[in-house]
Amino acid sequence: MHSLVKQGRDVMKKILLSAGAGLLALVVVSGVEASAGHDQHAAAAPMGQPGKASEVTRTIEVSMHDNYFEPENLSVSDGETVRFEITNQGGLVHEFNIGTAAMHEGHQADMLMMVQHGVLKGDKLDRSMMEMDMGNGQTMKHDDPNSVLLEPGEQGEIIWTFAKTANLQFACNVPGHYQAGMQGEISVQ
Ligand SMILES: [Cu+2]
Repeated sequence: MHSLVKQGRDVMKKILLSAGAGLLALVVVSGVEASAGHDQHAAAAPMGQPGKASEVTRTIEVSMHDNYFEPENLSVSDGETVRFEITNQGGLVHEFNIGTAAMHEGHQADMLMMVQHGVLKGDKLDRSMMEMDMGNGQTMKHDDPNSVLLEPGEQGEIIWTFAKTANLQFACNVPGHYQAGMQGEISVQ
């Protein structure tokens, strides 16, 4: 167990070191507060912000399958606040995550670590293990406002206010799923 935790810390350090410098600059520009671990990816681009329920003007239902999304692509307006109602209709754990291609790539490293530590096992999530301290207050919690991670049959919700962003995508960053086609374009008009 000790070696696993240490390995996790080393992986986390590498991720933080490689991502650190660039993110710091972007975090200041975007004005989105960053905290430990995963949350840095949510702040990596000024792509909008978590929305308020009172400002929702449209609800979009998204279903997740093995391994694709329905609908395949999304079109939203600059400044629009959308409620996404997400259902996992597949047989595996899937994620719905709003971000740029670069953010998804970074998040895939985090999710690989979740698999390596047995937190994410095919069709199951060990939610108590996700709370475990990895050192330096880091956890494998998956609680970014731009993302939900769901077991088969589970439902989740994201409310997001969009800003005009190049190359915005929704994606599942469970290892291999993005590459298998679990990604779609979000065009912001
Ligand atoms: Cu997936």
